[in-house]
Amino acid sequence: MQFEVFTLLPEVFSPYLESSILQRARQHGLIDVRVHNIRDYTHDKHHTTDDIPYGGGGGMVMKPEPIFEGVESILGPKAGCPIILLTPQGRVFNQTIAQELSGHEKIALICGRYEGVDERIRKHLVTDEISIGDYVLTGGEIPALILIDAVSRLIPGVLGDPDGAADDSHASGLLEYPHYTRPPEFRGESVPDILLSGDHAKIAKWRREQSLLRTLERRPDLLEKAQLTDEDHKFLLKQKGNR
Ligand code: 21W
Repeated sequence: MQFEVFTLLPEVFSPYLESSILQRARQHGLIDVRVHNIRDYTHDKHHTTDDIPYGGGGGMVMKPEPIFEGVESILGPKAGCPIILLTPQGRVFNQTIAQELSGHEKIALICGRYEGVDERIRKHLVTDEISIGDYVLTGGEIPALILIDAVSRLIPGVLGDPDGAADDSHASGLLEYPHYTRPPEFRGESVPDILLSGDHAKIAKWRREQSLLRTLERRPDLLEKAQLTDEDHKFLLKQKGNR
C-alpha cells in the first residue's frame, strides 16, 4: 500500500515511520510512505504557500496552486485513488473508515496548516475530508500519521500475528478485557485465579463478560453497534438489573 503525503512539515514524518512496526512493514515492502514538501511546488522567489484571506479576517490560507501542482505531478491528472484532506471539518475517523481505506492500493493525504486551505482545493482536488476527533491541533500532520498507522496495521503481514487485527477491541465493537502478565502477585494485587486455572472455556467466558462490563461502564454507546449473542444480552440485562 502506497501513501503519498503532501505537507509543509515533511521532517516530522520520518522519526515515527522509522520506528518499530511501521519500519518493519516498509522494509518488507508492505507499505510505502512518500512525503512531498508542498513548498517544492512553488515557483516564486519566496516559495509562497499561503496568503491572506479574501474578505479579510485573521490568519493565513494555503494557496491552491502548489497543492494542485504537487498532487497532480505525483498522481497524474486523473488520480483514481482517494485524495484525502486532513481537516477539522472532515468526517470523524474510526475503525470502519480505516478498514475501508486499507482496501486501496494508493492514498494521497494532504496536511493543512494555518487557518485552512483555499476552498477550491476541497471542491476540485480532494475526494474525502477526514478529522481525527473534536479537539484543535496545529495542523494535519499528526492526523495523517494516525491514519497511516491505523490503516497500515490492517494490511496482512504488517502485524506479526496474522489475526492480531481481528482481535482488536474496535474490530469486535467492544472494549478489551483486562490483561495480566507475570508476576502472579504485584504490590498485593493478585492476578484473577481464573486466568491461572487453565480452563480455557471458563477463561473465554470471563473475558467476554469483562469486555461487556467495561463497555457498559465506559462506552455504552458502543453496545448499540456491537455484535452481541443472546448470552451477551442476558449477561448485560443481569448487570443492568444489579445497578
Ligand atoms: C485547526 C486548522 C483549526 C483550522 C473558525 C475559524 C486536521 C485537525 C486538523 C486547524 C482550524 C484534524 C477557526 C482534529 C484538528 C488540522 C489545524 C480552524 C480556527 N475556527 N483532526 N477559524 N483536529 N488542524 N481555525 O485540528 O489541520 S485533521
